[in-house]
Amino acid sequence: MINKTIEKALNEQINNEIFSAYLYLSMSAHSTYLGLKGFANWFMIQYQEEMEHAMKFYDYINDRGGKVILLTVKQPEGEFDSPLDMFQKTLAHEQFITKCINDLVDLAIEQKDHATQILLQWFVTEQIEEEGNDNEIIAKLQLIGENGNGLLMLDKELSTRIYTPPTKGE
Ligand code: OFO
Repeated sequence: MINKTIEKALNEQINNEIFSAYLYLSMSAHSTYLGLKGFANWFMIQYQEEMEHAMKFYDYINDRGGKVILLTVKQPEGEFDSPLDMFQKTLAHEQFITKCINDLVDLAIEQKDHATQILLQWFVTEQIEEEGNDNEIIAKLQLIGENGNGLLMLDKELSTRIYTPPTKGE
């Protein structure tokens, strides 16, 4: 059985993850509007991955006999100055999520909840990858600057990202 303090914190994290999904779906729509299909593909996959993250917490609360409570999801930003602006905002958001995950780990340690600590280890590792991917794309966008050909080449590269559904237990 999960304790109420952990249950409440994990329900808030479901909301953070669904907001992440919503933000990246908004960025995907904005990219499509700009004609950048590769960027749209990258953000759409990011949206799918964030929904998976939300569902990991959802399943975990249920598995531990807790109660999932879905909270209001705030409206994401819909206008962005440039592809670089989208990725800088993505990185800033992921840094916020990393802080949320670290705070949850601290809480699970404080509450002596070992099972939740194990669940959260997956997210600690995932956040390293998420921030790393964003940093890499930001570096490329900074090199590209105002070069339209460079942007189209990166768009082509981002179009190759493929969504891999999680296998059971992942
Ligand atoms: Fe983008 O990461 Fe979820 O947790």
